[in-house]
Amino acid sequence: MRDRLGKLYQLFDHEDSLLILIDADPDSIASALALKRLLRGHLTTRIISPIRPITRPQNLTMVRLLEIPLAPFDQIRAADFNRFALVDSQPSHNPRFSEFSYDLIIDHHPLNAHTQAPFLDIRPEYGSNSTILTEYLRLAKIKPSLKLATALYYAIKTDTRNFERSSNEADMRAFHFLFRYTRHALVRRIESTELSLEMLEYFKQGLNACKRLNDRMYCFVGRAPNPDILVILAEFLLRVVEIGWSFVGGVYQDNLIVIFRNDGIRKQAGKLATRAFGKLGSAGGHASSARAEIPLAQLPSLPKPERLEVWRQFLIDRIEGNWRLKKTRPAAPAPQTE
Ligand SMILES: [Mn+2]
Repeated sequence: MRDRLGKLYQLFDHEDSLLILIDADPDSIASALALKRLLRGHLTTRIISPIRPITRPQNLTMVRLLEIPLAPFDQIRAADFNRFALVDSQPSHNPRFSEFSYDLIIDHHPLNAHTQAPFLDIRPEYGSNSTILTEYLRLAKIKPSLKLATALYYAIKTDTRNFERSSNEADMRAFHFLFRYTRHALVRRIESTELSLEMLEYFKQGLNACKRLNDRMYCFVGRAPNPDILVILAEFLLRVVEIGWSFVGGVYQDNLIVIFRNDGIRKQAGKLATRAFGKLGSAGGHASSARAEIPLAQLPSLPKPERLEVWRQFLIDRIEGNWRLKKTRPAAPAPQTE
């Protein structure tokens, strides 16, 4: 590890201008911020640029409250930089990324065969990329500022879903280390800002357009400003005690998107999604969460998405139809009654 830190510092000259590219989510934002801090005093220019605009309210709150300086991609000129870094992603993850050749890549996604850089640190066994960067900071004996620590702490929290998703000992250690430097009120504030006013409108519309069948709630919200609102609504509905499943559909760009959520108790959302929609588009997921995306071209018989009830009935038919299939077990041999 110590060798790696030395190698990282040797990579750059003081006059270099470094562009750090990210596909902004909490983990990539915090990783970029940590890399920037790590290279303070080693490099005069270090700019972080998200390759597309940030839209998630929580990510916007994170950037605003922690005053994270970001340069929008369309406002930077690649010619102003002679060094490039990528964190929490690999070039193959986005066509924009693959336009650059990188001096440094630090990531925790599985290594892609085409990923290469003079400095390459890929650790798929880590739950969060911010854990790797926290290790570098500790190695360099850098005490993180309140804002940097809060960003890293929040990133580990979200990428591991509060350690419910895969993580390892290192994530735990980094989390524990950052705890004392973190402003927890800021984390709470960031976490709580899930909705924008625009989303609230869809929330209202979505709740009005729901239909309950036993413990299953079906909603169709029409055209959605982004798929996040569907996820938020589906997760919100599960907070209702009588509800064990939620299915929320909406049209985003040229696709019907259906979000599946359940309480996680002996249920198979991924399999149900595949059975209900797999023939029409991509569908699948985990036991308690799944998603289907169907090109509208596959659904020529459906009217405009503004006809909420027709679309909701389509979801109900596809899902309930396959639901009953699931319940059908091979018939038990008839008892011999003579
Ligand atoms: Mn990540």
